[in-house]
Formats: sequence, C-alpha cells, structure tokens
Amino acid sequence: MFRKILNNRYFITFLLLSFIITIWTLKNIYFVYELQLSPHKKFILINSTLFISIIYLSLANFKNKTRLILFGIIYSSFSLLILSDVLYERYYDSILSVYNLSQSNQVFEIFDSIASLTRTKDILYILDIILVLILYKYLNFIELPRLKKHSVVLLIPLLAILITNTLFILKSNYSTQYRVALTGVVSTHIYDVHEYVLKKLESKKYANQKIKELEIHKKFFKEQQTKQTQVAHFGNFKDANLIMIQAESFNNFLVNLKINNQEITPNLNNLIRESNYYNNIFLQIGRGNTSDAEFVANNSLIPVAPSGIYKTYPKNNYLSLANVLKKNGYITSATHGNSPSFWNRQEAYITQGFETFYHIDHKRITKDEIIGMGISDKSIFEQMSKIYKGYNSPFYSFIVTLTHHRPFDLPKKYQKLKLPNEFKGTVTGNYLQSAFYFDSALGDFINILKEEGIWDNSIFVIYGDHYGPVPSDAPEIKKLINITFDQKEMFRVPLVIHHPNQKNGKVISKLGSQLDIYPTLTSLLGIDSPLLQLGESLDTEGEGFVGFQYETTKKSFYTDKYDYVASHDGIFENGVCSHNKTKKIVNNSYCLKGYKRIVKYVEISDFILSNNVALEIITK
Ligand code: GP9
Ligand code: MN
Repeated sequence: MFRKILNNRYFITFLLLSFIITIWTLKNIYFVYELQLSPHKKFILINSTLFISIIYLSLANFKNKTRLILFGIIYSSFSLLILSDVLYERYYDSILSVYNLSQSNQVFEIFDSIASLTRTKDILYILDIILVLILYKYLNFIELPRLKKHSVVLLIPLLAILITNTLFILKSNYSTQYRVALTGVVSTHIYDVHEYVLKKLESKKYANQKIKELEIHKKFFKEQQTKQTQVAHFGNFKDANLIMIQAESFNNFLVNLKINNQEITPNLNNLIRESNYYNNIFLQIGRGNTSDAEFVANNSLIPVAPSGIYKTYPKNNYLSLANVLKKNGYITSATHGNSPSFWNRQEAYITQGFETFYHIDHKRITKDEIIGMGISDKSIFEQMSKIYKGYNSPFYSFIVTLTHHRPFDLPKKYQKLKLPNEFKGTVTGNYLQSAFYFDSALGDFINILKEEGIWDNSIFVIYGDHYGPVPSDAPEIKKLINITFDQKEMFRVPLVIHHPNQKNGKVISKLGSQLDIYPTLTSLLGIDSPLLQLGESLDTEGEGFVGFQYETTKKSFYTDKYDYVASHDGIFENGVCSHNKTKKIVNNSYCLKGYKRIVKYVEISDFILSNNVALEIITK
C-alpha cells in the first residue's frame, strides 16, 4: 500500500511541489522578519502555492530539458528579485517598483553603494536555488499526461485567483513592506503593476476634475508667502549672489564632532561661528534621493513621484529658485561632477531654470581628478570659482558634491584624519575620513571666494542631502563615537546660511526641513513676485514641522512638540502620537493637526506635479 502511494506519480509530484512551495514561502517569511514585521503566514503560503503552481503549469507542455532550463531561469530571476528588494529596501525604505525599470541603466554607477549594503546572510536569498533545482529535476522526469492536456484550463483560474486575492488583500495606503508581510513579494509586485496601470489610465480624467482645486491652492500659497515678508531682514540682501552647496551624505552629527581632539569638520565649524546655523533640519527626499533633495531645496514641494522627480517629471514647468532668480537678472548654473544624463539632470536642470549645467563632459570643466562617482569636490569647487570670475551680474550657483558618497572609499593620500585603530576598516571610520576631506575642500573654496572678493557679496548656503550611514550601522556608530543613530539623527541634516558681511553666528533650532530652504532664501533676497512654496522661512516664528511621504511610514511627522509614527496600514488611529521631549505616548488627537498638514502637503504637491500646473496656479 505504502509502496503503491510512493509509486503514484501524482503523489510524488504533489510532494516535490510542496517542498518547493515551502522553500519559497520560508524565503518570503525570512524577508518579512528582516523588515521587523510579523508575516501573515497563511496568506503568504496561499500566494506562494498559487505562484509556484502557475510556473509549474505554464511549463507543462515544454520538453524536459527546455522545461528545466526555463524553470531555472524563472526561479532564479524571482529569487534575485527578492534579493534586489532586500537591498533596495535597506537604502530606500521601500520595495522595488515598475517605475524603477527606467533607472536600471544606472545600476552600474551606484554599484559600489549597493554592494556596501549586502550582508553575508543575504546568501540565504539565493542559496535555495540549487536545492530547488535538484528537486525540480526529479519532478521533471515525472510525466503527467492528463495535466499536460489541461494545463491551460487550470492555469487561467489559478492566475485569476492570485490576482484577485492580491487586489482584495492589499490597499494603496499600505506601505510596501506591509504588503510583503501580508502577501509576499510576488503579490506586492502584482499590486505595484496594478497601481501603475491604474495611474496611467486615470491621469487624464484626474486633470480635468482637479483643475477646480486651483483656486483653493492659490489662496494657500499666497498666505504662505505673506509669512516670509515678516522676517526682520526681508529683502536685506537683494541682488546678492547666491552660492548653494548640497553636500552629499552629510549628517548633522558631523558638525562640531571631535575624535581625539580633532574636529571632523573644522572649516564648517568655523563657518557656523559666523553664520546662521539651523541645527534641527530634516531631509525631505523621495525615490530620487540626492536628486529629490536638490528638487525640494529649489522648489519647496514634496517630491511625490514614483521614480523621483527628475525621472518622473523632468519636463514639467517649475517656479523654482533658479527660474525666479533668472527673471530677476541672475546668471544661473547647476554643477554636478557626473555625466549629464545621470538621473536625467540634463533635462531637469533646464526646466528648473539653470542656464548652464557644469558636468563632467562640459567644455569648461576639466576631468583632472576623478574620485568615486565623478569629479572630486576639491577640483569642482576650484573650477567653479574660476568660472565665477567671468560673471558681471549677480549669479546663482548651485553645486551638488559627490566625493563623500557611499561607500566612502577615499584614496589613501586624502585620508588625513588620524583615527584610532578601532576605526580602521569600519563604515564609521571611512565616513568620518571622507567627511574630513569634503570639509577641507569646502575650506579651500571659501578661502578662494574670500580672495576673489566674491564672499562679501554672496549668500552662501550649505546643507546635507540625506544620511550617510544606514540603520544597520547604528551599533557601530554608538560604540565608536557614542552617538545614538536613531531615526531623527539619521534624517537630520545641517543647514548653514551665511549672509553677506555676517560676522556673528546664530544657532536657530526651529524644526524644519529641506522644504524651508527656498522660502528662507527668497525672503532674504526680498522676492515679492508670487511663489509656490510649501515651506516657510526658517527665520520666522511659528510651529516647526516636517512630514514624510517617503523614508518611513507615509504621513509620519515631527513637530516642535509631538512626533507621529504612522502605521503600516495607513489608518490615522493606528499610528502612535508621542510627546517628543517626554517620549510619553499621548492621545492621537494631539497629532491630528500635523497629520492633516502632511496629508495636505502631499496632496498639493501631487496635484501640481502630476497635472503640471505650477505656473497656472500663479498666473490664472
Ligand atoms: C541621484 C542618485 C541617487 O543623484 O545619485 O542618490 P544617492 O542615493 O546615490 O545619493
Ligand atoms: Mn546623495
């Protein structure tokens, strides 16, 4: 009897398929645990069963050898997809999306960054491929004639069940991590494709309906702008040059940090002593990381875009800082020492009003020193200072630095910081070493600007684009430099603004974000033409605020008094509201105002960006 069962081809097929399904299910569950969520095991098992059965049935009519090869390709591809999701999530706090397909050509450029996020245990995501292939090889020899005949008939309902099941369980306001925890990776991607198609179909209808909203938004932006005229020095620096540096991977904890009595950023610290230093500013990036930080600082809108603003809306009309200053007679330029096509900067800089883009292939830029992703910071600063000499009217120069980029590998000759032995070969050690390099490049740049007489006629701004270390570096950071690298420390970036002829420093602890950079500057420059700014001048009173659509659960926020951590299911009541000084959890009603504020900011940004109406709001 037992032997009979064992000889039954259907039973053996069932057994082997069950093994493969179990392995796939476990792999998905392992990922969920890595995300620190609890897996919905039943749903994941059902969807894994459907997924593996669908692959099995769709190959039923191929010859043995082809079938094995095809199965190998499909299973390995999906395993690599999980691994890519794991790595992407570690850096971008989200699962990959179809929108990322347009960025796949840039994988090689950021390969070093990705490689630095891999861990040895990640082998578990691909190790099973061998075992599964061995199991499948046995399965492959078993011919099930009836199944061959009916495979298509079975395939269609299974596919339909998988899709319906996915769409039934998942909701658009769930975080992508939560979607994986509920249904596994495959369904999460099915849902993503479904959202993509829906958005494409709806976008036209949406535009007509929402045009009515213009009037409401117009009023809001007018009120926002009125606030910035209340700054004591509104318009005091009319027609001053503006030099703005976006510093790569620059966390605020680097400021005034000392190791063995050596300052990590001595030049920035000096600058702070005679500038306005905003020490409570947070990132506001989306899927485009560096490029989104650029966008936010120059446009004061939330970067609501599935693949970052530069990839999703490079051709939109923007009422950006450069466009506004250009109208006021400024020469405008953006500088980024990589190739012009990298992250679509070529296109996005034109629409944002930068008349010239100085990049690695620009005829006035010499490739005299390449470090990591492009021209070294020292070289690019020096080359820009020479270009300024030719200007005879006020200018706005926006420079995005590159050398201090993950994985923070600096050539030996530039490793000038003397670090204790225990820092050797650590992420923290490399991070500090490369920050020190950036700081010395900055110091040289400031000296040149002073020598050339540009300094006193310029507003000089520097801010960090986003974090350098990632959460898994937190224990090492604690051990080596005794800094608690929690979410706030991770998201906090420095912002320093030096006014022309400013001699006295001022530390301003108002809570703000990269959204507030543009309004703070237009206030100093006394721009009174209508503007579109969600942020507020950081030199005004008022409740500090930063809300998030990316990087953490959507609609989480910090205010001066309360922090709100939104839940993965997107339901307001399920989030956690706490008093940020006492850390005591309070009733969610205290966080309702902030919640409404971030919901509104995201809605307005999405409306303006997806309908491309930045100019209409102002003119109509
Ligand atoms: C945008 C792209 C992404 O410039 O470089 O930013 P990163 O995460 O590499 O800093
Ligand atoms: Mn960056």
